Amino acid sequence: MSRYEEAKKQYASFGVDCEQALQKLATVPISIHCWQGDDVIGFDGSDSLSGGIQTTGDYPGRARTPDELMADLDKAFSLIPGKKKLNLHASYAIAEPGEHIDRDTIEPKHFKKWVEFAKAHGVGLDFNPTFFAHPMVKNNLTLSSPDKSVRSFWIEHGKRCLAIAEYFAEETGESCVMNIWIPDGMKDIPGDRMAPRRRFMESLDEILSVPFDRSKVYVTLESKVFGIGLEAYTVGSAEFALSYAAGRKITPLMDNGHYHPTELVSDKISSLLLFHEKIALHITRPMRWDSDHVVLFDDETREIAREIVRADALSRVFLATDYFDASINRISAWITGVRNVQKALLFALLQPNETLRSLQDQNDMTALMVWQEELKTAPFGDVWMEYLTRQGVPGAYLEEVRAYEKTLCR
Ligand code: RNT
Ligand code: ZN
Repeated sequence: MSRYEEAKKQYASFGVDCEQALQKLATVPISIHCWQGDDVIGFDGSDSLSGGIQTTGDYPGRARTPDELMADLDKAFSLIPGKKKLNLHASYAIAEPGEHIDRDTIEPKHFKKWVEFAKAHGVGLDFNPTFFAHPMVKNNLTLSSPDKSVRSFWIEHGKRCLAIAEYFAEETGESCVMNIWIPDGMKDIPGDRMAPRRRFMESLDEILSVPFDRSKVYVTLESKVFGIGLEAYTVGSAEFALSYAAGRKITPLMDNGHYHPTELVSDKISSLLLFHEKIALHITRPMRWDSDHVVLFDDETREIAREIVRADALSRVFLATDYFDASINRISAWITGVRNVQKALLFALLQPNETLRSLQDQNDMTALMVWQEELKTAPFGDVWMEYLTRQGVPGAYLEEVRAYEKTLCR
């Protein structure tokens, strides 16, 4: 009997159907962030990152051009199983030679090459306006700035991004998630917390006042608790983002690096699902701060996946990765992190959720603990390997990544 057949039998003894889990997993799209490949620099003129976020490390091989980034993504995609989307930032616009574009002049045509890439790989596209790493971020503020010309610049950017998101949806035939995150905040104690938040609210209202097809473009709003140099106050706080999303019927986005270190996004998912048709996640790994380490197959990643699966909400949660590590091979970082999200989902799909629920309802917390612990050492790895085989990707990817790395002249 193969290892998978043996594992299947063991899972069946818990009342779990491995075949069903494997089939389901293959349908769940993960939106892969393009920015792991170039340390969040993009191609629209910036040469460093700002906005309270930071990449650390000096591992060689950062993609410096669209061609390099596409080649790297192509390699990473070939080693990642399952359904994928590509998540782009506006700063990855591609200008014609000699053409000057800025955030307030970008158009769908500047993303034509990305659409071609997506079509060639059979993936959908998600999008993000880029409200950071730009001279029009004034005093760490964008959409919440007291300066009308600053706000107008970024409102124009937001509106243009909606058009690009719509273009992506039309071209790829898949809906496009457009996520808004602004870095706006203050290093030290503000004299007025309300006014910037009011301006942010009004700026968002203005962006969303342009007509767009809400069945094709899902606008999400990402909150944050603090950034580097923005420790005292963040305009787009959790309460702001959740209230705005509920009030304006858009989708809230939780990044699990954006909360106090003892807060867990896994615990927040069920509450949001009760009040929102869709929710969105940025899956990352905060280490002591919003450090955006590569996602591991760790307790919280598994718990996030379990919460989604047992709420039967895989079709209601937009899953995206968001981390950036410049200290290790960037392609390996992509593959490792995205595979770990998928592993966590498979782990969650291999839980006897009905049984666990009824043990809880009967207040048999003893059995609940024992079952959950036993399941941790069930032959999960054999089911995962079976998934990779069926998807036509190898289990071990390090050698292939190393061989690719050797071909690069960067
Ligand atoms: C920043 C947010 C945001 C960014 C990307 C690049 O703290 O997490 O999502 O990481 O937009
Ligand atoms: Zn994020």
